[in-house]
Amino acid sequence: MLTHAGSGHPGGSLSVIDVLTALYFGRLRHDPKRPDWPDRDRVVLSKGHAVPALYTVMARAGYFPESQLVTLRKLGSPLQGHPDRTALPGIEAATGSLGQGLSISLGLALGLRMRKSPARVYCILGDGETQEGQVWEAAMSAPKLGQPAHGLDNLTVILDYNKIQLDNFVAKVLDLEPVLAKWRAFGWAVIEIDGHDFDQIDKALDQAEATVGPVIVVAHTVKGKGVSFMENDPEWHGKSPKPAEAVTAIREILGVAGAGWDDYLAKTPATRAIVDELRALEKK
Ligand SMILES: Cc1ncc(C[n+]2csc(CCOP(=O)(O)OP(=O)(O)O)c2C)c(N)n1
Ligand SMILES: [Mg+2]
Repeated sequence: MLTHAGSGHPGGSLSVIDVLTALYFGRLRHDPKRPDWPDRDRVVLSKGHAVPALYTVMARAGYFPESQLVTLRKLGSPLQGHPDRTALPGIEAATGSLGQGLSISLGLALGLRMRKSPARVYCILGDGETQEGQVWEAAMSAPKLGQPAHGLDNLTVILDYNKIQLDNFVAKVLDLEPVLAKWRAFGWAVIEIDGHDFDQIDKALDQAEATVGPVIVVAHTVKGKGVSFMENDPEWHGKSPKPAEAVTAIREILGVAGAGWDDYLAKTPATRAIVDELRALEKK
């Protein structure tokens, strides 16, 4: 998608894809055919630049055809470079201007509690994003908002703690530590996990559902996860891979970086089509 667009954010998309996969396949109460169902769970991707990961799981879940994914960032496409709820049904909030998603999520969660909906709100924050002051205004409010009758027992925040922001390591720009103690001090229940371990993600989300009051899951992740030349390198925050790099990345993620690639392609026409398109792009 990013290679076809010629721009976008691979690192933060790959760090959050496992969390999104866990949410969209088995966790969310949602119906891709009814994106306006009032009692659907809400996902607010506050770190909106990672939206290619969200589009991917939404397409696979059935919100729109997977063939549309390559229209990312094209003029007139519903798949804009940052989420637009007026352009794509299933997107809950326009994000991308960092720092606002948690405030929006508080409002959504309170509204749902006031009308006794069983729906939950999942808000995903970037670690660099939490340097924004507005995040801490919302963090300070959440445990108090709606009390005593409508406390935000339906709000789960997931922090994509990949340790990298736009062009450097978070610890070098403006360190967040001690992260767990900070959120606890603001009155939140805190759960710490490996954000690429599906068992840990599932257990944390179960625990969050059973907790009274807002919960933050601090998910340790790797920016660029799964692609050797992207992992842990700030360079890959906001740069699209060239066609040959994209093919290498796909092979690594699929686990066929070594021998057997031609056999793999022969057996999986969908991957073959993607690779052929990338090769054609390279010749242009
Ligand atoms: C208000 C605002 N300021 C600056 C930016 C530019 N920007 C886009 S991504 C980014 C870094 C975000 O880092 P992080 O939250 O850690 O995201 P991730 O590592 O998950 O990609 C910045 C500064 C923005 N989108 N919004
Ligand atoms: Mg980050």
